[in-house]
Amino acid sequence: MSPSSSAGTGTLITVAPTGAEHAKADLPQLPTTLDEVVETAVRCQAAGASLIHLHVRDGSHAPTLDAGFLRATVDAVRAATDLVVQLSTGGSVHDPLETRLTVLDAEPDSCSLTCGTTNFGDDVFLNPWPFMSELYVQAQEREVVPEFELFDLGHVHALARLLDTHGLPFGGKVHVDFVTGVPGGMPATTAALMAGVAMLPAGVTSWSATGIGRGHLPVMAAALSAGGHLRVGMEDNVVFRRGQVVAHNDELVARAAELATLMQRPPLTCDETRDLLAIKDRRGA
Ligand code: KMH
Ligand code: ZN
Repeated sequence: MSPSSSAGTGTLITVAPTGAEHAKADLPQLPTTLDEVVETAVRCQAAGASLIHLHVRDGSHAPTLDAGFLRATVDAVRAATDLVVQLSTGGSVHDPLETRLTVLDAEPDSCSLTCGTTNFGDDVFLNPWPFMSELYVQAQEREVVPEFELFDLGHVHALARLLDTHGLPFGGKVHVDFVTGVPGGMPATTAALMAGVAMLPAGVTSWSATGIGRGHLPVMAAALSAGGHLRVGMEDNVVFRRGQVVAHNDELVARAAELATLMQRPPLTCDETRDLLAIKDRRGA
């Protein structure tokens, strides 16, 4: 896929509002309760997001993969918005692989699927091949569209192996997201991002990128200029500009939408994103 093959079309803006790493005690504006997540989802859709990447927190604001919490969150966001609802299968670095596989029981529209193990700060984010394979096949069977998370160039190679081994995902579209700037993964630079894009296997139909921390703006600009889509949100970055902490996720979405519009690639609607990713419509089911 050439870096500019989707240039000229609109921009899929994903919001990743919470993540598993930040503590509510340090960042009270982080959406962690069900009400806060729904309020965030509604405001982020209004600001230009069309997909939400969700990590769920429990009553103590700690990351959880509890089936009841996941199901309640999927249902509530689906009822309140038209966003494509994506659940993280990465969870936190402390979640066991077996528990991460149970995320699909909550019937999200989409799930993340990280294409390899990576150092993650002082921790290790584990994604061995048998886990990736099993998650991929289960997603195919349950008609959940995976988003392939690529933290490193080796993950691009592993994605090709996954597609060669198991065929295309449900719906036939292959969407990947470059997660750049994690300490231990590929750096949040234009050069690294373009190296990854150049390596994408032929089956890839769309790609997005996010830069962790201070990499978020350069990576956003690089992705937009090269025909890619965007992911923003407090999971990845909590500083809006130097000296100003993000007050609400919709600020990050609105800025991404503004830049995308300036680049004549305005935000895709939720329905356009559903088409782009071939999402099964579970609304009203
Ligand atoms: N929380 C990270 C260890 C994903 O959502 O799939 C993993 C992560 C990736 O955020
Ligand atoms: Zn995540």
